[in-house]
Amino acid sequence: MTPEITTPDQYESRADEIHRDGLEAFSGAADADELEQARIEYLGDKRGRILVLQKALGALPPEARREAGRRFNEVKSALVSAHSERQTALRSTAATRPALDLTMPARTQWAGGKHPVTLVIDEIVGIFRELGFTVALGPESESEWYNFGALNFPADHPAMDLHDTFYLGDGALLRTHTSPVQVRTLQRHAPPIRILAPGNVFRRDPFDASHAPAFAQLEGLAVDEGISFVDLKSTLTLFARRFFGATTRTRFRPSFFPFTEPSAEMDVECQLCKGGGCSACKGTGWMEIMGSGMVHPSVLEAAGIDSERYTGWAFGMGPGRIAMQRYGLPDIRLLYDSDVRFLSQVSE
Ligand code: 2NL
Repeated sequence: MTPEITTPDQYESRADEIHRDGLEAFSGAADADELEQARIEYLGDKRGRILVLQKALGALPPEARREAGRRFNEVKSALVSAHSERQTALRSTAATRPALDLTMPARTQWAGGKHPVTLVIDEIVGIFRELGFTVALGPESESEWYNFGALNFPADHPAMDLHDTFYLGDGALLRTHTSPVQVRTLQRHAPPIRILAPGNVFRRDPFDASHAPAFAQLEGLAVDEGISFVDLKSTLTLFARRFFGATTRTRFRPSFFPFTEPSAEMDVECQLCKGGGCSACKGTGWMEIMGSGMVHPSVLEAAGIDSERYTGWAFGMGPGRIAMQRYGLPDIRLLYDSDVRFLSQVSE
């Protein structure tokens, strides 16, 4: 039980005590519940500790009541304002800081991944790097001469039609293949040359399941003294075995490009049916993976290389088509989808 208050000294020390403890209880309240407990304890209508001081006033000698009453009012208003101050402070923190549950499992974050076309380009570059090839890059906006003229296209070739190529005006166009990069390299460097030219190219094609107006291409070029079709065939066959598997069968079929002579398409046995014939290879058992050929002497001469002394071979392929075969994609437009859930299915 709390001791009786009958003297002014006793009144003063109890007032000091309630004042001090009350301020501490309000300012130390960690949340709304604790603050309400403190309010009931100190300012409650029925058993608030402040009531002890109020009731004790009557027991004091009359001449001490005036000073004690003043002290009572002082303590009470100090506690009331300490309570409302703390209430305001707690409300503003509760509003700005959401409830934090440290037992919640952490959200998994997707760390990112390479695009399937980039994966294919990286792998091809890695295989050719071991054979002494380096990567060459060049502009996507080109002149007609670098894109067509230097590559032995006749002036009336259909690829130069407005319907097939994006013309930018002032003689500039969007390159339709990465061959201009190789022409620029032949102009600037003396043989031996062994380069790969990966990059985006542009053609006025409809955007459908098997065509896109902008797509990746990867070309390769080797120029030196004494290079023959044997180098082309052996290098590309070695590449196919490295990329598709050591037992993969390959074949070359005659073809035509303005910039190579002779020219050949290279097929690998269908990756899905292993040569038996299925819907992916249209029953043939083969899949076309690239075009190739011996660099046309006119192309070497246009780039300032002596075609009597030097010969070369070249190839071109579409990494997007290879990615579709490898990952079984039915529609090229998937490669242009920004939905990262698609990418996470094929990334390493
Ligand atoms: C294809 C065919 C090919 C080349 C690209 C080339 C480049 C120079 C000289 C000679 Cl500078 N040739 N490139 C050669 C043969 C085929 O691409 O079907 N590409 C998707």
